[in-house]
Amino acid sequence: MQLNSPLSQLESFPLIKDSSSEEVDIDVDVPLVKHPVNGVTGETTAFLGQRNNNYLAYQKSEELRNTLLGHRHERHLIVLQDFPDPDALSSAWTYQLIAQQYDIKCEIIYAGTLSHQENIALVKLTGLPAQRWALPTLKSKDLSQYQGFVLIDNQGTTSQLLSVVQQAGIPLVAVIDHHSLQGELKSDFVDIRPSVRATATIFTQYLQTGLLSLDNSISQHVKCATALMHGLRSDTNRLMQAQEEDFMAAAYLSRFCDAQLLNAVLQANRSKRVMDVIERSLKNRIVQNNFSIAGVGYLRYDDRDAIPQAADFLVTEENVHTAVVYGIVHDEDEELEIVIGSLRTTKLTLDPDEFIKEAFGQDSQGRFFGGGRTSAGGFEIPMGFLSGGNENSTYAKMKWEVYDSQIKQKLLRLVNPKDNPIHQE
Ligand SMILES: [Mn+2]
Repeated sequence: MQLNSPLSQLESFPLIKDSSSEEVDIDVDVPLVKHPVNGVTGETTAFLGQRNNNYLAYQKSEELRNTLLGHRHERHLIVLQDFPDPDALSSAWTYQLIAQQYDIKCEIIYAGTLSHQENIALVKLTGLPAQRWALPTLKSKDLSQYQGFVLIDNQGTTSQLLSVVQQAGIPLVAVIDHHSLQGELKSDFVDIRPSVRATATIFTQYLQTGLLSLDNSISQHVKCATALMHGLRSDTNRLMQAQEEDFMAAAYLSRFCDAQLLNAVLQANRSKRVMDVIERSLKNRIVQNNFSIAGVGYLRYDDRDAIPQAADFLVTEENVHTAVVYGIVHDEDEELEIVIGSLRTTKLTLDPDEFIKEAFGQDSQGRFFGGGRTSAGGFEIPMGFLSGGNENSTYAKMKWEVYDSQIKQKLLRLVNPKDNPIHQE
């Protein structure tokens, strides 16, 4: 098959060994210097055409390669969001395999849990090497052996591990993400591209530009490509929201992807408890101005992913363009409670990132409670001192009611068009 998009030109690029090499062999009419890419945000992508996207992808791969060269023989931590999704997991695995070539040992860690049935299936079936580092077990870890950490598919706002690694004095080596910029981060390498629909697309481009050549005879490569395909599909609503770059990435992955394995991952069934949460969201939902809002009360930590699944379901209702589902997730082991919410929208003019930041504002340290990407977003509000004490069911009920009304108030302030500060058109 002949691939005509300019992206296919990248496929044949060898890994350039000499970092001083200027031979960026792309279309000559691309202005190499006139559009210097903002090293902090990579923001210029939004203003550049397809050809320049290729240039950006190529330039970022080069930068990453140089960063890895500068960190040879080190040990790094790849920090994922507390509840990692397939996009995060597969991208982290790819990073680990790329970094391995530079004798950098990476461990993929997350503080929460794998709660979506498909994520559990993905990790089990592919042997994806992610580890849970729950907060209480951290005391037993020797963090001094790590010389750097990496954020993938997040910018630290959705990970409890960020403050832990920062307090241990571990420097941030790389941030690779497609969520909108969530604050300044000091890092050797930054590739944040909100215009790309999946971090897996960014990683596939790294592969295409030669950071790692996939080999069909290496089972780990096939599994990793399959995981990336799953990540890409799940962040683009089964490619329905995919754009040219994502399709090109999927086309490339299709050469290595194991269709049977992917099918097995996708056929994981929902647990009864997840079904119960979806049922609660249906029963509790209020619909106003095409927004469907549902509080689902308390959930176990392991069922946390029922929240986005419920939001996915509620947004399918006729006359609903946006669904927000939230609940209090509690971890019995730690007496830890956190309000977790998910937003899904099919309304093109609604920016989930803007909506969530506007609805919930910032904490005392100026950090937002969440953010988003195209068509989806999430938030996490720690309950701190109010955590626990739920043996007393009257107290637990009262606490839920307070949080439920507070969140509803904040959401309805934006949903009500009369004083809607976001969309006044
Ligand atoms: Mn993602």
